[in-house]
Amino acid sequence: MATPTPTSGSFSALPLKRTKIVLLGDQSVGKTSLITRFMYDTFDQTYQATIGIDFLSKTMYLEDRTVRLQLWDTAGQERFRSLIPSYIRDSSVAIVVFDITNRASFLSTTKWIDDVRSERGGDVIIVLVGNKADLSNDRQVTQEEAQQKSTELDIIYMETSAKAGHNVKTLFKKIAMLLPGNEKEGEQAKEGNQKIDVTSPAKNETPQASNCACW
Ligand code: G3D
Ligand code: MG
Repeated sequence: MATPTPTSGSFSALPLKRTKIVLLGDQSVGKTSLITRFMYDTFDQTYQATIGIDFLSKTMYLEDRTVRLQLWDTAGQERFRSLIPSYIRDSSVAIVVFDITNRASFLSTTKWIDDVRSERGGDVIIVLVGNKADLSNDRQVTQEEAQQKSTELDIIYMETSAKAGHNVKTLFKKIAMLLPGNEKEGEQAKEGNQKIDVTSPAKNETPQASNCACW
């Protein structure tokens, strides 16, 4: 399997807390594309074709702390839902993605969110993401409807375009800022889903690609 070359050591001496983030959603909604955009700022089909069960890590430097995000893709797992709970089990964050031009994928998010809730209860940050915002002319789900669902479920809603790079950094910065500080290790995501205002674009991000086929 072709894997991206790490740009820096994966085993840093820094005692950084790793935050596991799992991307869920129907096939073809753009999960892998979102990861690719965030990690490499590209919309590259090569990675998408070759990724297996894997994760990629990236360190984000926020104003007051540094967080290491570990992004778990679920390539090919959409059809094997029985395997998904093991991905969710020790994740602090679940990004549930749908395609705004595909209503069925939006309806499916209910089941994906249920899966997360049944594994993690309230001890998880859930973000609903409407991807492919660049195709808004073909939209089958309004922003209002998705926002209303998110409000009802007490989760966050964002629209992104992995293709155009729209809102992808902001998505991950928002998640990073919602995480409790490193000094609160062990109490991760205890506060559940809170809303914060992140208006400034993400800055000080360092892509530290480490791709590990550990199992
Ligand atoms: P998945 O990992 O959820 O299965 P992918 O989804 O990331 O593999 O993306 C599925 C298809 O949607 C790909 O097209 C990809 O290029 C496209 N896609 C992903 N994100 C966006 C987006 O933001 N905008 C648009 N317009 N397309 C997007 P193919 O043609 O390879 O099936
Ligand atoms: Mg994929």
